[in-house]
Amino acid sequence: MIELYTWPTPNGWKVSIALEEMEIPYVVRGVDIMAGEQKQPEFLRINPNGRVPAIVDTDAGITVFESGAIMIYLAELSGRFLPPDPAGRTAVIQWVMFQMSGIGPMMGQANIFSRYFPEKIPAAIDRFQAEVRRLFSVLDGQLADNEFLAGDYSIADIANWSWVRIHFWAGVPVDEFVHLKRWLDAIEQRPAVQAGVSVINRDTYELLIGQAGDVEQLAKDAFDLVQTGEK
Ligand SMILES: N[C@@H](CCC(=O)N[C@@H](CS)C(=O)NCC(=O)O)C(=O)O
Repeated sequence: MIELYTWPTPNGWKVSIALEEMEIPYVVRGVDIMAGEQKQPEFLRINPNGRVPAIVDTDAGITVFESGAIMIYLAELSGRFLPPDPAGRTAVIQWVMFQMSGIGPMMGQANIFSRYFPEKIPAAIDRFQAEVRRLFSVLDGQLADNEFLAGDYSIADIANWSWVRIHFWAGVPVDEFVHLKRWLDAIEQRPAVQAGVSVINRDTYELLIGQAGDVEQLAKDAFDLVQTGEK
């Protein structure tokens, strides 16, 4: 059995979507990051970095943190969404790493400087939003000639989609990126994706994509979270 330690966030959705797509049985263990549960000793024993998501494979006695590593672990466990041949596997992992090192951190900083910080620092907002726009253009270019990022639908699509889908929250519209929009919309239709973003609650997802909820309140709560995260 897989125990999934998570909370409704893009990094958490990557893993819940993957589990749903792979049809792997799992139980959800909520870690309320707004309440600081990710910093409690019980959770730090699972992830010393004090961040969600993390998994425990109770059958194998294996614990994994870092969402990219978790996705690769689950893909290998299920034999799905990561091809076994070296070329196909490398292509998928390359686009997972693109998300882990580019899309995630840059969108995260765009969120922090444009939404959470009470002081609005134009140079910082511009820097991170421009970098997000540039990364979106790279994805758009890849998707111009390819239905998915790396061959068939894979963990690379799940990883990038979970972040790019909240472009509203980062303040970077995707209207100019027609191929990226086509891909966003197609993946959104998948039942496993809808199930994955609804784990624990769907409210945060609706909020981060700009469809419902109190944007100002979430930004305030998230600012507190950023300060907690620094500890
Ligand atoms: N590189 C990590 C990032 C994990 C991460 O930043 N998680 C956020 C939620 S998306 C978190 O737990 N934040 C709580 C905090 O900052 O204390 C991964 O991909 O798993």
